[in-house]
Amino acid sequence: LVLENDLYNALKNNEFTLHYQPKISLTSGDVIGAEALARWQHPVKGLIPPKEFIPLAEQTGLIIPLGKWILKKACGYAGRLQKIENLHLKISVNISVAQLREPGFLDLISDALDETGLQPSQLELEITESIAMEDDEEIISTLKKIRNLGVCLAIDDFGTGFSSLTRLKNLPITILKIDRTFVTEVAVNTKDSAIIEAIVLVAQKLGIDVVAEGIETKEQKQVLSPIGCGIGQGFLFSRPLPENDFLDFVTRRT
Ligand code: G
Ligand code: G
Ligand code: NA
Ligand code: MN
Repeated sequence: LVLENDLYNALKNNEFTLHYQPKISLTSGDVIGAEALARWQHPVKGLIPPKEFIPLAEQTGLIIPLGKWILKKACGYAGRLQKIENLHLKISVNISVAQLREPGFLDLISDALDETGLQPSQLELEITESIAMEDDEEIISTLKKIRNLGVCLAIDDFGTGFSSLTRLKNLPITILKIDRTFVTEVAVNTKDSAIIEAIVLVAQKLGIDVVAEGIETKEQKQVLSPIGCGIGQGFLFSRPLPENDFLDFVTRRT
């Protein structure tokens, strides 16, 4: 059981870390970016996954300082890959709704970009479909301001929530991440491939890129690519990796 106090101390003691899962161009096979995923390296319990501490961080408000640390850390890593390794990648960071409501959030993004030398288009914020579909003027306005900075906006786990196509029309979304429940059976279930194909067609017309998450097999990849799904992420390519392993992965593939 994770307690609020543990979480507070973990932040103070620098026990959080980020793993990076590669995003792959399904047409060229190149690594085009990575999703930063938070982990808690607990001194006694070992590596704790985000599902066990992000919800508590959200309930307690600790997601604000933790989210700030995550954004800066992820941008810092991408900035170093660029400066030291000459790798121009896009870094994706998951964002909670409380962060979008925080008045300092736009300044935080600007600072993170300035400090690391990343172009705004090299940063992508992943928000859940439920946030994106919330009918909240403040959130919508913040998303528009983020997009006006040049930062990319992705809807995560797309297709599982109550998607409104109107919202898709009115929000400045640049990427749809198709939820892995559609990807799992895409090679054997024609309903899933039909749904993905339809999402891709709508997205293309709106100028939105599509990422398939949770690709685990060659067969899945071979169905997704001709449908027009341009980018893939999943265990077929790589699990989320610590910094050094991620760099090894990219270096081996290029
Ligand atoms: O890495 P893993 O598959 O265990 O991630 C599980 C969930 O935790 C994912 O839904 C992911 O969006 C969420 N998550 C991971 N890292 C972060 C983070 O830095 N911030 C937020 N808000 N959610 C995260
Ligand atoms: O909610 P979100 O999409 O951010 O969740 C990302 C999570 O999905 C990560 O915790 C990661 O470990 C997990 N994940 C990434 N690729 C795969 C995959 O190919 N299969 C499965 N089952 N999980 C994956
Ligand atoms: Na995500
Ligand atoms: Mn997702």
